Amino acid sequence: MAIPRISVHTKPVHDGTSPPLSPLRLDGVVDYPAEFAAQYREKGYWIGQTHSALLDSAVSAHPDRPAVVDPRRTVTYAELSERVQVIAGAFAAEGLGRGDRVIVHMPNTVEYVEVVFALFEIGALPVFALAAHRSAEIHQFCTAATARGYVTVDKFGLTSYGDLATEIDTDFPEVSTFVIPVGDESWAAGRPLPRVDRSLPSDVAFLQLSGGTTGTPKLIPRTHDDYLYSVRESARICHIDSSSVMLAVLPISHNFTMSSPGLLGMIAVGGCVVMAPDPSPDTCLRLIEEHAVTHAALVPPVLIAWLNSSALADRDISSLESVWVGGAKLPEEAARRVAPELGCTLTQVFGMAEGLVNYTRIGDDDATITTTQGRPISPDDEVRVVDDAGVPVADGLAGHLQTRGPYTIRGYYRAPEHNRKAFTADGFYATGDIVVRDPRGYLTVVGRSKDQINRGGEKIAPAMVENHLLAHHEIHDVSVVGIPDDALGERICAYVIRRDPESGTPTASQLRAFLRTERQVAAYTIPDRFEFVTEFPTTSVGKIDKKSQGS
Ligand code: AMP
Ligand code: DBH
Repeated sequence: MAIPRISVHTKPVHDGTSPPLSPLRLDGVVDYPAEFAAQYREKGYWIGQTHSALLDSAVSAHPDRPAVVDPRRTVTYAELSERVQVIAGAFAAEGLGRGDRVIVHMPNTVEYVEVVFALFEIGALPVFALAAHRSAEIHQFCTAATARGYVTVDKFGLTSYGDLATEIDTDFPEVSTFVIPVGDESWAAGRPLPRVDRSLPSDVAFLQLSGGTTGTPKLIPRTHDDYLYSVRESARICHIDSSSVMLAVLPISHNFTMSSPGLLGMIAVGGCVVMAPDPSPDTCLRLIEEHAVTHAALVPPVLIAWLNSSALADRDISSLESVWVGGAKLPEEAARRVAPELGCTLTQVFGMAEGLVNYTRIGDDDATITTTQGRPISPDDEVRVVDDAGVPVADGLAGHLQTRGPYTIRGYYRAPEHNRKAFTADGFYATGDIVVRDPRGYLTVVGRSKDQINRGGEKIAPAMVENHLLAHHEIHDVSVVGIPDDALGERICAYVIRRDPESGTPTASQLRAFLRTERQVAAYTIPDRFEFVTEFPTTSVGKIDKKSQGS
């Protein structure tokens, strides 16, 4: 089958009056070494396109096609672009501009896409918070990014975001806050900003979040050039085109839904994105039927919920061509059910916001599609599988995955100390994943060496949860681990040593309430289980043995 090529326009729409830009200099960003950057350009990976230029291409090729649909609004590419200029004007009027970091804390809506592209338009850097984040995480992001802006919605479903904006306004006087009434366009009106490029393709375009392994969030600086290379190739590998309709089921801010091939892949080909307000089978299967959805990106628990749903029998989902499944290991039994029960093909996606993304390919044999997590996007993705001493292991043997390439970062933002551990001296990212590579280069994820919990695709750093619990005055010590779970792959368990072992407090429900209301953390980081112990299991060297706790 011929692989569709994507036509790209890289020439910026420019009014010819503004002075040429010089590269954006942000302290705390580790650049690609010059010789690598030169090679990536020479090989045609980095083509000199910004995210704003990506949207321009879609607008000129498909002005009247629907770009984004949510339950309240639909916008065509031309309408999206017009709205982006108006909102960009509103942001610029507040003094936001090139290089400013702006926290985007919004659910899956048309407004989300408008806001993100408006930020690209003024050369500001979106920081992609998840809608599920709460006060604790948003405060951390504002600090870590030294944010100048915070954009959220008034309310969505049962969640109100407005109060958090007031808090941010008070706690961070330098941050401009925007609370958008969802579905009401009047919040940004007035003169549209003229369409001029305000960022260079080599600039950092945004800060993505890492699931992380530490007590403080790690921000991932991605350039326009490197990210859009991965997006265009993802679109090509997944055979999407302007007739494709993607259902955005997971949070749109997640790197997977954003770029593999995701929202941006759909924009690259002039396709349409339908925003799902929630991932339930009832909602999603209905939307697939209503909008003739062709593709959806799912984490394994959501796929399994769809497969097991009674709604499947009531809905016509014959438009579905392929589901992309990733974020956590997909059990083989579930993988085998996709073709017969959903009537579409499966593509496994093993990716990371730091860069490297692997896909099984359309046309691969069944065993490859159901048992591997695919192979890298690029011929220049360098993959090393090494033992504990850093020595490469033979194909077929398990080892630590390290990677370097044309869209994998060389360092986290402003994290020199952490970078010394997370990156090798020769610039490979130590992913913390344990994989087996086969002679064709396909990877199978078999474990993890990083201290992280993967709860159905949501990544939790135990250290972060431990820090919040240690703030409780009745807790002496705590250790947070992942425990196996049939539905989610893993769940969160906190082993707690009470200050007074005789007291019977705090209880599990008191601790849940403490995390939710006093610490104000995202719900998905709250332990599913609390175990009260008097000591932690230890290894022979006296460290807490997280492996034995998790089993
Ligand atoms: P992050 O670095 O927070 O973007 O999370 C990326 C991590 O998610 C990877 O390093 C893996 O640990 C995990 N992951 C993503 N996709 C898959 C997959 N298909 N199978 C297993 N683990 C995955
Ligand atoms: O889990 C991830 O972070 C992920 C999964 C699939 C990802 O970042 C991606 C594809 O790009």
